[in-house]
Amino acid sequence: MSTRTVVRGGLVVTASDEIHADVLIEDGRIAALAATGTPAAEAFTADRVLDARGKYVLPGGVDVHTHMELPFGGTSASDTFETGTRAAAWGGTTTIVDFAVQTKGQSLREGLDAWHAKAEGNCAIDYGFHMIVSDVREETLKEMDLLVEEGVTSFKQFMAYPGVFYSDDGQILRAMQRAAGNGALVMMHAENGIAIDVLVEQALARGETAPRYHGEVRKALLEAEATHRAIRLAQVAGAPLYVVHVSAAEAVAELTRARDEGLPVFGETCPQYLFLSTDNLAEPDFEGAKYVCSTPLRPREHQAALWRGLRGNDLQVVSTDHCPFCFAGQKELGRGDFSKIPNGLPGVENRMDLLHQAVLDGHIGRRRWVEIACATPARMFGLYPKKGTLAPGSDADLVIYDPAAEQVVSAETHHMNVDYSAYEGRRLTGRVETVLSRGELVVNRREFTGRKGHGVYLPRSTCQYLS
Ligand code: DUC
Ligand code: ZN
Ligand code: ZN
Ligand code: ZN
Repeated sequence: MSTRTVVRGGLVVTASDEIHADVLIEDGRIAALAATGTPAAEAFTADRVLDARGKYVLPGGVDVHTHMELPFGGTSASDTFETGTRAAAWGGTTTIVDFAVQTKGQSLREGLDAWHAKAEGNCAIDYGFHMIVSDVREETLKEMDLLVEEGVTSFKQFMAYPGVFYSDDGQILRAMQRAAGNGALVMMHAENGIAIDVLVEQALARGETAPRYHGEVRKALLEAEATHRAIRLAQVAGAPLYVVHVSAAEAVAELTRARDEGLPVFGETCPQYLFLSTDNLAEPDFEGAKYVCSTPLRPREHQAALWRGLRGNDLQVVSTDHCPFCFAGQKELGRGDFSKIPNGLPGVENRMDLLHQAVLDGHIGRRRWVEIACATPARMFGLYPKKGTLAPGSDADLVIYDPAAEQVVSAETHHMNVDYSAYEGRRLTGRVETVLSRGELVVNRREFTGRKGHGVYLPRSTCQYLS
């Protein structure tokens, strides 16, 4: 049965436009937009009218970097696809692209099937997969072509984590060459893991076991060095490159240089690098463990370079790298040895709000907010204009956002399945009020009305950002 919804009177904000408009939704898609108060808008008739006066109407957020249920460091990320996608919806995100994992010895197919099994029937919002490649063999390279054809069009490689996800330069080059041929986008975790492991061992031998040493051994220079190497390997292979979770000013400089040379090189950063710092990692009583992620948080001075990168488009995307571990029982595995703290921060619920605060604080403009959080991630990973914008034909993934509502972020009120918030006590202006996914109300005036299993798998086209 066809339901028609009209969202009336809001300020529709997309990456390109801001217009007071009414939005007509039919059969789960945007049917039409018309300037509020005009005869065209008055002619919209519907079974359901949502009042958006005084609010923004945004495309649903697209978070292209999450790790629901990721096995890591002897434990597993605490959000399932069910709890994590529900929390995402609460935070105004209506699409995630999560990472399926190939472990060493496995085929890509086995890894991908395992992630489909975790997600299928459990998600409140739509989802796609990137594939983590940790075992580059001839077979793996052939499988990459097959995966691209079925909508897994991006592959993450690691220059970090020797013995686990790590690929050496030759393996990276081979995968990049394959990507150059099949249109896939290689995503790189750019940190020199071989050098970092030496520094970890030396730090522990000196008795430096507290969480803050995680930040000291994972040096900005080793992120910059790996970023540089990844860029040049991609250049040699003739492939585009997307560097994930950029945190160091020196790494941004490498991206800037490559882009000034005209190379198709892209970068993502995450809210934790924009809003948190090594001050958090240094919190006493092992509290710093809450902030252990890789790449690590950096000294506050790096933040200006990240904001500049986002404004100047040397960084194109803000995703969360949502990878939550509870403090109790999970982060605590690293008491007495920072290298045993599972790496990752919760954040899938907080991204849209933190970036709205950045608009208020003058770091970015309002349309740029929508661009880095919705439109560009959708384009970068082949989901546009189905996702990431509000145009006739787009999925009706839509957020009614109250730019004046005040909130205090807290683990007591968030919906992620984790016992702390990385932003505990932070006051933010702006809050998600209502969320639609393909025309269905998932959050209705701060009440969850979605359901597990509503979210569907999204096969993706290849990167649409190059053209
Ligand atoms: N970094 C994290 O912080 N967690 C999971 C994997 C990664 O690269
Ligand atoms: Zn990573
Ligand atoms: Zn990640
Ligand atoms: Zn504006």
